[in-house]
Amino acid sequence: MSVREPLTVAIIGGGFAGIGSAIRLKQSGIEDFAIIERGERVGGTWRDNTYPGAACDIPSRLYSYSFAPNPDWSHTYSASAEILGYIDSMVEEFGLASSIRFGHNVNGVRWDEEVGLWHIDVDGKDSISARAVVMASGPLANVSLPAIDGIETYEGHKIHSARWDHDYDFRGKRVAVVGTGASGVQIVPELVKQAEHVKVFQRTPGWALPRTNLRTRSITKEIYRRYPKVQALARQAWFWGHESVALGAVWESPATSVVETVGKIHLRLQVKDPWLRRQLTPQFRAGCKRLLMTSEYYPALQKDNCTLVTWPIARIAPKGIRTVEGVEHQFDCIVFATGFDVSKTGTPVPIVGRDGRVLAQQWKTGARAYKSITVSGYPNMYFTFGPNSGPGHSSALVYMEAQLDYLVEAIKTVVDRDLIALDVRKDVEDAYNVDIQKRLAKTTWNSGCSSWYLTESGFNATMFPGFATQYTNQLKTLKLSDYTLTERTGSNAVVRAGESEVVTAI
Ligand code: N01
Repeated sequence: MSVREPLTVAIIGGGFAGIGSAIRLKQSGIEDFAIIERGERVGGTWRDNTYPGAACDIPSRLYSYSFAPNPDWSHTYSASAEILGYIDSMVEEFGLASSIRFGHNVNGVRWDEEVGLWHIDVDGKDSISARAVVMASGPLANVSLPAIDGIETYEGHKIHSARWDHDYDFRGKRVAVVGTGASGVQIVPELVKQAEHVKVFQRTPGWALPRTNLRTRSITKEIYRRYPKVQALARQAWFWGHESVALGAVWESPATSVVETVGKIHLRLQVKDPWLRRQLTPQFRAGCKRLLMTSEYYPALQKDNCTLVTWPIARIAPKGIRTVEGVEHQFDCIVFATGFDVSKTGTPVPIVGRDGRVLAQQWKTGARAYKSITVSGYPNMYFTFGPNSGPGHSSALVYMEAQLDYLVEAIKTVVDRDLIALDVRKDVEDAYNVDIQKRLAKTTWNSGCSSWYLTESGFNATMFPGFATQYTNQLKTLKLSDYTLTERTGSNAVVRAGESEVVTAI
């Protein structure tokens, strides 16, 4: 179905958040939306992360939408291809295909107060107008190659974990893997099966916990299919199990020592060599960086064709990597599992709001929003996975579902009341962020390690300091007193702030 402009909603990004937003909008009766996607297929990070071993380290029963349950997950933790298949299946089941505009690379978003519309500028195409915008471009969309001296001089093959080269044949090759985060620990066990030799360059060892990945039996799938409530219960069980992990992973507490003990036992059981164990022992509190869920990584490191290198990298040379003690390691291929360019101090595309304000300027010292979703001065704009919405212990999709319900409620309010603008109050947003930062000070993320959660100056713009229950509860109701409402009344606009009412001409 092609819809006429202005759209009611433009959704930027066709990953989990964009597809979920579209489903919830449709279910609430809003059908004139478009998903604007720069790629040629949906899936976002699960379309891009196809490296060998790519999988979710959160159980699929919880890493999926409760409004689109899937009884057919093959394993406790599904691989990326299966997750991508799940996203594709939602597009089909909810009839979204005709609402997606592929090959549309958004390069800027501007608010037009005169008409109460957002204009979305797209490379080489006409701009798109919409009353509301959902920024669903995701935090892990742009890859980050490290700023290592000489990287451009390397003559061998370079691959980033999120832009895998499936045509490259690793057999008989000397391969380097730089980075030992969530991606690196999934890649190494697969590469050692193929390559002649793998050297893993570790800058900081992380806390790894065991992960048991069981195949889902067909009888279990059948039960879930026939009795959806049983599947919902299974999801709840995973939810509460993960909530209990928050006690140790989110806050520095005695429970953090329990998580660390589990990590140390896991390391001791899997690595017999005391020197290697020492090299792999983290020097920061568990949870500070993302916990690594893997039972395969330590065994892979100990294969005859694998070496852990802990000397810091000095530079990349034409033939390989030089470490600071003066050794040059030569490679046919370097795999960079070095993470993503996360917009913590800027925006993925330029966003210009009321009175010409530029969001990237406001976020220069760290992104801030109200309940992670709305920002004052940018009316009718909603962020999914926005500032301080990250979970350290649970499924991002649990958080995302709550965001979707909140933003759909807000958009419905705009439509039902024929508002020009629904804009969060600056004082409300500021008070919220003072509280969030106060609470973050007590968390493991702010306990002294460096991670992609923090800006260079140590500001935490990414994580939510609490249980998933607290995050989702705060989004259950849209308090209109937190917002100013600009109503359309002939040639005038009525702006309401809480109980007070002001009339301004536009
Ligand atoms: O990236 P990362 P990732 N020289 O930023 C190292 C999600 N995810 O792609 O720790 C040498 O975590 C860096 O070292 P250090 C998940 O949210 C989810 O692994 O900074 N090394 C680190 O080891 C995750 O948090 C799943 O000292 C350099 C690594 O590169 C997020 O994606 C699976 C370096 C980067 O780790 C990102 O994970 C995979 C340099 N110059 C990913 N620069 C699920 O299962 C960086 N490093 C859901």
